[in-house]
Amino acid sequence: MDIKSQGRLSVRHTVSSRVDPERNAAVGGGVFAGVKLTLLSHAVWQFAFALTFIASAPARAGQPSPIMTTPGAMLAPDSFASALPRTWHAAKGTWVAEGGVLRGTEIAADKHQAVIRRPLAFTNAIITFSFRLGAARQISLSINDAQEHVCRLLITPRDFVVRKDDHDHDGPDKPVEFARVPLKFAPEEWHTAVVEIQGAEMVAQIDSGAKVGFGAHALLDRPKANLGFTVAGGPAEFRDISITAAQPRADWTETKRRLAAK
Ligand SMILES: [Ca+2]
Repeated sequence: MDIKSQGRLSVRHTVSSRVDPERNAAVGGGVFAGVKLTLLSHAVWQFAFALTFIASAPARAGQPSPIMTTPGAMLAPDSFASALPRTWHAAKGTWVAEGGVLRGTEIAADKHQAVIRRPLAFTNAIITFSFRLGAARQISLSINDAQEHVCRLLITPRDFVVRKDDHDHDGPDKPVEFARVPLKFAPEEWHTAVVEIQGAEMVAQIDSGAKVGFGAHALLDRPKANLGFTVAGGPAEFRDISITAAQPRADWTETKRRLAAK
């Protein structure tokens, strides 16, 4: 059964309490006291307004937290401190690791994006990584089963896309775009992505959960065999790559309802 759903949203932070200057100014008697109280109340109101502004300002690039699942055991404790770990295999392009940073560059003669993959048997997982687009036109986190592509997070300088992949090349299966979220990524800035896969569902957030894309398709609910990164152009960089098991969160149904209602 095809159980597609779609989502695209931005989570806003709001402050519900706000000081009412009229009500505060009404407290106290006499003109002089009233003027002082009015000035004080304006100061209080401006302070409250400032707090509201700070609280509602866009979240700066930071570590997003999983919202569909909770993390379990570490699945792939790889170090990129001094060299490519043996567990990661460069399939296309040039890949180097140093100082904890993995750097991928497309080779024009390949006529294919740079690709690096890591064999990993899992079904549900939380994959966190930071990235810097550099000169890349597009990068992706790509997740495969033993036969084919299953799903991916695509990131360009203008947006990110959460999608189920085409699983049979020339066959009738087609990719399904769950969400396309507009978000600008400057080439020199580091950003952090969290991708959660649980059953048929997939959620991706970039930078403090300010933007979320999610969806579901029956194809996702199967054993996976490997995951990896792609780079179109580049070099692009990756660091702080963490892959853990995932357990369902009890509040995901409510979170999803709230997100879908926005
Ligand atoms: Ca196809």
